[in-house]
Amino acid sequence: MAEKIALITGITGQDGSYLTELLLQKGYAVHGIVRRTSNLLRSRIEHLRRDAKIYGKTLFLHYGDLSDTTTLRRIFREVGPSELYHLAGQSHVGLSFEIPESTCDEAGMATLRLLEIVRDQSPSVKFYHASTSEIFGNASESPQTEETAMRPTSPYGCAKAFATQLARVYRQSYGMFVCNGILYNHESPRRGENFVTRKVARAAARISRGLDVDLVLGNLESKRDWGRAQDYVVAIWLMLQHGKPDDYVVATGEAHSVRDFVEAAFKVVDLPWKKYVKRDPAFDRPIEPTRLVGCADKIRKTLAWKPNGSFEQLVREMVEAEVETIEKLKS
Ligand code: NAP
Ligand code: F7E
Repeated sequence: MAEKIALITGITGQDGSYLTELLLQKGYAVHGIVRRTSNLLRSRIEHLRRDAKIYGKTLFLHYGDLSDTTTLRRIFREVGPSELYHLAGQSHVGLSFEIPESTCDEAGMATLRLLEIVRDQSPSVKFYHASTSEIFGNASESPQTEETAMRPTSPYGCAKAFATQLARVYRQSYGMFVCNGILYNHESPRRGENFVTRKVARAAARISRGLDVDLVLGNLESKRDWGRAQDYVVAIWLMLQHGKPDDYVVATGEAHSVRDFVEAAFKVVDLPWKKYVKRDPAFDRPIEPTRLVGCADKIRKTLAWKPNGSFEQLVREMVEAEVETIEKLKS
């Protein structure tokens, strides 16, 4: 019988899938909440679900939706987790301007629902909330720390700011073990295809193999602090292992532009990017956050966490993974 039981919302997402692998390696029983979809294939965790030594033994999936409080409550009671990792929700900032209400319900209100379930049923459970650099938006200082004022610039950022502050209120008011991981952009070959890094890596690989002819992007001058998802889930786990609940910025401290990412990606496949990249303002957002760079001193000092690898290595890893996928499909 596994000693530690984790419940993960958003297990099928980029972070959920890497976190599941990490927790299984550490001997946890992992329970994930999945929503009903018309396609049963859950690509990022399919390898685990097909592994008879894992699925049904140490990994379990439960149907649920963030909007369905009754089911969330039932799953929580039946699973009896020692750690709850709340990662689920619509996570695309640009899309949050198009679907603000559902984004705010998932990124904001659903966190309140889960906090209430934990408060009622098992206040000692360790609760991780997936906060984000987007809470800083038009940041008042750079780099940002855990103390920087929240000034979000998107519906997504507003909902996450609400949930981040609620998590603090539940920690302070009820003594609950709740941590906000204020994570900056983190990427991997499992990143959703409509986020800029995956879109660029995929296009560079496909153009190099003659499968696409161009890449259409929005704002190339936009800058982000990009790290590796595989490292960031370690930070998430470490937060819940510490003696005291707290908030932590998780970042590399380096900013790069979308243009830098494009240049580095096309370099991996040895192509001149300017020949293939087109600009379409349709991909621009009504407003962009500014100066988003994180200061990860607190997590470095308190939990001995630091990011691994360089920006160029991240880009290479993502482009090479796309090339490998194309080659596999061909053979
Ligand atoms: P992701 O790949 O978009 O995954 C989101 C997950 O949430 C998926 O498993 C998705 O299920 C699930 N989900 C969405 N709506 C749901 C609903 N109504 N009910 C149940 N499940 C639902 O996101 P990620 O990159 O792994 O990020 C994880 C969390 O960290 C998110 O909350 C995100 O906002 C936050 N965050 C991410 C970053 C980053 O750079 N990646 C940075 C800061 C914060 P389906 O598979 O069915 O769609
Ligand atoms: O955009 C610009 C775009 O969508 C990055 C989420 O995980 O990180 C992520 O949010 C930048 C923006 O990520 C395209 O305007 C240009 O300036 O990859 P993205 P994001 O908006 O930073 C934060 C921390 C989260 O919390 C979120 O959940 O790239 N950009 N051209 C483009 N972006 C996209 N998606 N597509 C383009 O064609």
